[in-house]
Amino acid sequence: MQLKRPILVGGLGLSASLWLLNIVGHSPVGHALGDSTSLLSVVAVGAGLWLFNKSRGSSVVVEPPLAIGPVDRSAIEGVIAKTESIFETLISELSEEVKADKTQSIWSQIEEKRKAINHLLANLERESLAFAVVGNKSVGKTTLVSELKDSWQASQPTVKKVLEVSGEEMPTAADADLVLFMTAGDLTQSELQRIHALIRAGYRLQVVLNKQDQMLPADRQSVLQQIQTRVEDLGIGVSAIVANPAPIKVRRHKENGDVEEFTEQPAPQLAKLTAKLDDLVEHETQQLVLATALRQAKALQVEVQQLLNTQRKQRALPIVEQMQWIAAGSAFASPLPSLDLLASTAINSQLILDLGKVYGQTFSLEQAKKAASTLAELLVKLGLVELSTQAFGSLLKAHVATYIAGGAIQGVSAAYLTRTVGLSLIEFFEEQSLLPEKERKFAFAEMGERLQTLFKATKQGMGLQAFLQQALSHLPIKAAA
Ligand SMILES: Nc1nc2c(ncn2[C@@H]2O[C@H](COP(=O)(O)OP(=O)(O)OP(=O)(O)O)[C@@H](O)[C@H]2O)c(=O)[nH]1
Ligand SMILES: [Mg+2]
Repeated sequence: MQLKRPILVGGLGLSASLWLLNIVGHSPVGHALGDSTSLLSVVAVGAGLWLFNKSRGSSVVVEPPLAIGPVDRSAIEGVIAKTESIFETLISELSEEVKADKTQSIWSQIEEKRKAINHLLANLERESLAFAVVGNKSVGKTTLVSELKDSWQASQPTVKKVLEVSGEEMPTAADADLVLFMTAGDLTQSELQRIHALIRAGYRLQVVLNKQDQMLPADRQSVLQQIQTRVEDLGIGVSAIVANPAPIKVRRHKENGDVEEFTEQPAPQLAKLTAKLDDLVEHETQQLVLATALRQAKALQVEVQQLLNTQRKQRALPIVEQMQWIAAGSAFASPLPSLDLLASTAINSQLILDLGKVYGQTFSLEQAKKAASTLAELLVKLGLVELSTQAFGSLLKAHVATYIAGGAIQGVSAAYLTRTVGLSLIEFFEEQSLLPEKERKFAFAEMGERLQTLFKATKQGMGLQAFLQQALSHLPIKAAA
């Protein structure tokens, strides 16, 4: 690697710069820094630019539109084509060694996903259907399932399964070409939210209003209409039923003047629902099947993206490691009494550029710097700088020899914070990769919660003491007992 003149302005001494270059030069991934966006140029540009960046784009969260339109094959083929291109990226990013060795587990994972795609394509003409019944507790799901089995399913032999899905679980694609969403009254806010979630996940729904026998005759129609107005925009129909009417008391006056009392069990009233289901089975089977295939295709795309993310993480983690020790070194050597935010912004800019590259996101230097100062600002605001300095300060008191090496606290803290930022960025890039391209937004200012969570998680995961030991071994301190 061709070293440029150390241009670490902003307070780093010559020895520190040299030491820093030493680390970069000898690091296994050091060459990655040798290109135009090298660490040093970032540091150089970043120097003096330490300003809290107050101008944050106010990001409006746009809900994706609810998918209510018909599904056609081309939508499914589009998702599969996208998945194929993720496969290509995945394979192209494999190391030469893994590429050549077909016994590596990644190849069997790829094979498995490819089989699933072929299976999906082979099933686009499927005629059998599966229904799921969902809804709040005690709305009558079990009752409806058994009624349908007893009195209806035989008339529609292509309906192979009618399954109850209890609790808040999502039905799985295998169970549900159609979701019967049951309720025993007007829809509550949480029921509506669940309906929205199902629609957004691509399920076809029919709302079933049960227990009509418990409503006053005058209310039945108005409740039904209420529900209809709530869901008609989503293209969802509503069927009112009585799955298991309560027994009614009957009094009969006999001729001799006695009154006879007995209970009668009225028959269930499912006709409105079964008529609707018959209609769907007869006219919409293909649509229901395609909707399921589209969900399955999207799920496969996510799984393949996750395979890619796992591979990328293997390349991302060493970059974080390297940067954390660079941060340690520069903060250690800094004559400034507090953590050298200037250098850490430069280091975080480089992290954003390098990790972005691993995750297929290109940022300009300007963007990276802006994002890095946003992150630095967050670290300060959330008190994480303070917290880590204190935590390592008290741990280091036990190490008398290193404690007197003044910069140790800053060095170790800087490493720890850099690690937190790096892991947060990895998580962030992974999450973005799972969103459709047009919904990706690199809102670094929204990473606060993630930073906090990972800050704590790293602390619990590897333990501060262990981290301290590792960090000290990367600092130019003579062996401390
Ligand atoms: N009055 C009346 N009661 C009903 C009706 N349908 C079901 N029930 C009763 O409501 C109670 C709950 O019915 P289930 O079918 O077990 O309801 P569920 O949704 O499966 O309940 P969980 O699985 O516990 O969530 C039972 O006592 C049913 O007999 C109905 O139309 N009218
Ligand atoms: Mg049940």
